[in-house]
Amino acid sequence: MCFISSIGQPRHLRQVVIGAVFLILLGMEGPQQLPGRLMSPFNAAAAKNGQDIWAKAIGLPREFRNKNGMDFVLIPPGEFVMGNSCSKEREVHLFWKKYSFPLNPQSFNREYPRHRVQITKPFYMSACDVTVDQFRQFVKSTGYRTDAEKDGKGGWGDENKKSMQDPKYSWRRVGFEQTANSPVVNVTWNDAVAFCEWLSRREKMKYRLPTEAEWEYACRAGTDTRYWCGDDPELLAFVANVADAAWATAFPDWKQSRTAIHAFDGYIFTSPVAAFPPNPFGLHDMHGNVLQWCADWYSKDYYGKSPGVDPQGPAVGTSRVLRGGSWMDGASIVRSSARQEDAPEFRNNATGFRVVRTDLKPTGLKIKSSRNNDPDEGCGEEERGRLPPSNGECKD
Ligand SMILES: [Ca+2]
Repeated sequence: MCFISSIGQPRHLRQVVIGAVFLILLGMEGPQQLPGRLMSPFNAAAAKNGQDIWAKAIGLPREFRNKNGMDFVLIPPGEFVMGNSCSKEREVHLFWKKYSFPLNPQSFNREYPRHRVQITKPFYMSACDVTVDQFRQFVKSTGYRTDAEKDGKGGWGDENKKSMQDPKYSWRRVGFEQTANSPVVNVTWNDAVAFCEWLSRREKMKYRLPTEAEWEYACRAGTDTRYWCGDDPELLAFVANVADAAWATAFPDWKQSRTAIHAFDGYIFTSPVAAFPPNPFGLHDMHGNVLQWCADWYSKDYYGKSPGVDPQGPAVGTSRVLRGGSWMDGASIVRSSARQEDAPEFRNNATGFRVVRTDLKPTGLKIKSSRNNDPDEGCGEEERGRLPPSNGECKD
């Protein structure tokens, strides 16, 4: 009686309403947060788990196939150490000891200083390089003519063990047999960007080339070794198409300029995409097969000044970044940290690309903060900054 009487008064009614609202809010989920970033190094199980957790959190599949028949895997946000984890001297020693190949220590300068990089947004990366068939759909749909077909110089081809540039070569003809499922080659950075723009229009999604940082983070997939499969170059034969023993026999003259591995990987020229096992993120051919264009301008000393969060490369430049090495590159060129570059008009029959999709917008959600993954706490400037080579970690 007394209770009924009390709540009949305006002051008590207000308290009851406030209390009810509070209880309702308690029953609801609090402000939603996304999972933390993956902190390298992490193992294959953690890579897969991170993909699953992030896919669930943002309500998108871990893998999907687009209308162009391209398979994609989700790459969760993370933090890793970009650049070479070995010293120049150690790299030179390894390739001399195993292959009697005299590398110039200065050729590694571009991979230092190694530095921490945060990739703050999830993205999809194509599991494979863009194939001949997928590129053909682009050409068929738009009538696009590649740089090699437009400028009168042509692409590069291999015939009778000789490599040459000729107008008869383009993505359609490369001097060796290409199947529909082979990676497209003889495409320039300009051609790759045109493909991304077409794909974005067609799918009504945002596709582009990966940044150099996204590429290395995705390639390493939590590893800090020379290759995602470990430190030993000979292990590449199990996971990649590189300059191998068969290649060295086919190109005895070229052998003098490249660190071909002793093992056989089964291919002299390109291999069909996904002929080799994927890395822990599900990405095939991150080492070898074809060089992959990245979005960034190239600068050899960029690592000394690049931002630690989502670096986009220099603002200007004359050449674009190429990563991963190719079927004609030896073990030193296909390393996770190795950086190549060439003009946006460059093309040859060992150069292709893969793409990323970046329109994943978990609106209203906030990335979970913690000591280790909040950019504003925990990781001091010294720790986030430029790091010396970790001589004790890499093996030869
Ligand atoms: Ca090979």
